[in-house]
Order: sequence, then C-alpha cells, then structure tokens
Amino acid sequence: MTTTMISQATVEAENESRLTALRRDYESLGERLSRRGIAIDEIKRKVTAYGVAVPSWGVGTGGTRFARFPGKGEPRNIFDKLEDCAVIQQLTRATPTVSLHIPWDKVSDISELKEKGTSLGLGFDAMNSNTFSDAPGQEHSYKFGSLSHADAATRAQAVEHNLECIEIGRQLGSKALTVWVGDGSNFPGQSNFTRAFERYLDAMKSVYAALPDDWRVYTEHKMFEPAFYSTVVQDWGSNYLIAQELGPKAFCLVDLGHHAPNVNIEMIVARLIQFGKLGGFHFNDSKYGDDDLDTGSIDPYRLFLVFNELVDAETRKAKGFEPAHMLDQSHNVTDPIESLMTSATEVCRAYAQALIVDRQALAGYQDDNDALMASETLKVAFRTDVEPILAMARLESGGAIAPVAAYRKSGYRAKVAAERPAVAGGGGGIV
Ligand code: LRH
Ligand code: MN
Ligand code: MN
Repeated sequence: MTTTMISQATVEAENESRLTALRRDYESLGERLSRRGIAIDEIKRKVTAYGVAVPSWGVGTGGTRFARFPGKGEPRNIFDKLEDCAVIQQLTRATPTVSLHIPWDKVSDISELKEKGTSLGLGFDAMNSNTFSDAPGQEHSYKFGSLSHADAATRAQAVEHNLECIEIGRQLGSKALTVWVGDGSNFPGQSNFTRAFERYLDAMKSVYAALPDDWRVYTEHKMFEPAFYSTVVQDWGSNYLIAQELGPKAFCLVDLGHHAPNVNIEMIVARLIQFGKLGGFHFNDSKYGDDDLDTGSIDPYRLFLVFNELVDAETRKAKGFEPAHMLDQSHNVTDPIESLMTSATEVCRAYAQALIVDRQALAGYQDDNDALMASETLKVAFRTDVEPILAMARLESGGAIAPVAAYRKSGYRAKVAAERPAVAGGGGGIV
C-alpha cells in the first residue's frame, strides 16, 4: 500500500468540481483530433505511461550567488525530500522516480531509504555525484578540479566518490550515474586543455570500469560556470568524445541550460540520437545562462522542438534510443513543489504536442522544399491545447485534474511548516 501525503479525499473533492468541464473539453478535443486522423485515447495512453524524474535537490529552495531566501517547511533531510517528491507524484502522476545527489543527500541507512521510497511509491533514478564542492573533512580540495585535477591523489578521491555513488545506487535500485564536473580554468594559460582532458578521460575510465553491467553512465556538458574561461567538458562535442572513448554504457546528458544562448539544442539532440549516444536530459529553462528556471517557462516552443526530435526517433524506433528524462531546476521565488509539478506537466505537454505532429505530411513538405508548410505543420501541433489529455491522464491514474489547485487546497505546505523548523536565509552559494 502506497502512503499518500495528501488525503485522497481532498484530491477527489477538488477533481469533482472540475469533472464536467474536463469531460466536455476532452470530448471536443477528441473530435477535433479525429478530424486530423488522430485517436485521442492513444495519445492519452502514451502520456499516461510517460515519467520524468524529480531532482531531490529541487524540492528545497535554491539560491543565487548573492543570497538564499528559504521558504516555509524546507525539507530537513532526504526523508523529508522524498515526502515532498511523493506529493508531486501523487498529484501529477508523472514523476514516479527521484534522482539523488550525493553527498547533498546524506544516506546513512540505505535500506531504510529504499523502504521509504517503496512506501511512498517512488523509485530511484540516476545517481548524481558531486565533485564540484568540498564535503566537510575531505582530504583533497576540488578548488582546482576533481576528475581532471593535476594531482593524482585528488583525481583518485574523485573517482572513489563516484564509485561510492554507484554502490549506494546499486542498493537502491538505480541504474545510472550522472557525472557533472565543474573542472576548468578562469585564466588563459591556467590549464593545459589537452592534458586536463586526458586526465579526465583516464579518471572516467576507472569510474566506467566499476559500472554494473546493466548500468549507464551519463556525462553532462556545460559551457561555463563555475569556470569562466574554459571548462573541461564544455560542449556536446567533448561530451560525445567522452562517450565514444568510454564505451557502450556511456552516453551524453543534455541539460537544456548548459549551452550558449540561441544554440540549436534540438539539433544537438538529433545528432546524439543519430549516433546512439543520447543518454538523457536535465530539463529546465533559461533566458541567459544556466538559470535553472521552470521547464517551459521561457521558451516552450524550444521544449516542443526537442520533443519533436524525441518522438521522431521513437516513431522510427531509432537504435539504442532510451533516454532518461529528469528535471534539474532551482526555485528561488516559488514553492518548489508547485514549480516541479508545473514543470513535469510542461514536459508532458511538449510530449503530447510532439505526438500529434502529422509526420507524414511533414516529411512530404520537407521533400518538396515547402518550408512554410513544414513549419506550419509543427505549429499546428504546438498550437493545440492538449491540456484535456494531460488532465484526463492524471485523473484516470488517481492524480489531480489541477495539481497546483489541489495542492493549495490540501494545506500541505502549512502542515510541514509546522513540523519542520524554519531555516535561516543568508549569503550566496549557487548550484
Ligand atoms: C550543474 C548541474 C548539474 C548538477 C546540478 C546541481 O549546473 O546542472 O547537473 O548536478 O546542476
Ligand atoms: Mn544539470
Ligand atoms: Mn546546471
């Protein structure tokens, strides 16, 4: 029996008030889609089966380099975080797994944690290692790098940490390790690009060697930050080289916020799919840099275009295509639970919209060089309000027609605020 964090009666009462309107909207959308040769129930079935992982670090209030303003009822530990994640899953039914970050998540009793996940109906997605900050008491500092550090003992310590993450994940039932390093330089000349990359590859080979047979490793590229001049794993090209060098269990992870403004991310996605190295995503949105804003909040069309590539690959059953979907966001001015629920919904929306693209017509317009109609074909799908499909999928899976409204009605935040002591705000500390 799954423990629910919010009384199901509250969810049902909230749903009741919206049921008639939803049924009508679903029916009317179904009629419009059927005119386009699309069976609405088939789209709903795919949306129902879809899931995106929630980052454990996302349920706490984030900060910027300048300050952090904690909210009420901040989770105190990984158990509180799992409970918040369970709320998101209960209401959206789109987030069945949680991605942990070690050592931000302090895991002392692994079987207790696993049991907690099971009792809440949550599984464990990719494990994230952290060699971009120093843990208290650690012997060698990562100030000048980790897996690419000039000092062999520091590299060995970073490798060891990744092995520990694999071991924790193995016991929890995770099947992947995500590695992001902040290694790089702030000044020209500070680091030898080639030697640093060689050291990184060498260290990652030791991590790769420790992967269980049924695991994958995702390496995550990022253009800059914390290093401002050069970054060791700075772009998808470097990332692809890493995946190639390591072997068949290594894949590239695309965090939507880790590219220069205006970069054609959907094309990067297509390239990685074509060569069998797309590992997965960290979904978020941004205007300037790695802003970690809510997914789809700035440029929903770009998110749709990414999903257009994914559905294209899914439709033609591209070889080795099995990307992991995760959110990676920082919430500074919103209730993190509300942001994560909204973001999960936005990801489902992009998926549903991509599913209703008329791919046959699109291919025809592409072959005929009909640029306008090709673009219009995508726009027709993007302009379609698929909310009734998403809401019906949630309802039929026991979730909420309107997750944020149900969450606010439940009083969950006030309840946990009474149980969890207030946290002091303060100065910076960006992640
Ligand atoms: C780096 C990053 C990476 C980290 C997370 C906290 O910017 O995207 O995925 O693990 O943020
Ligand atoms: Mn990320
Ligand atoms: Mn990031």
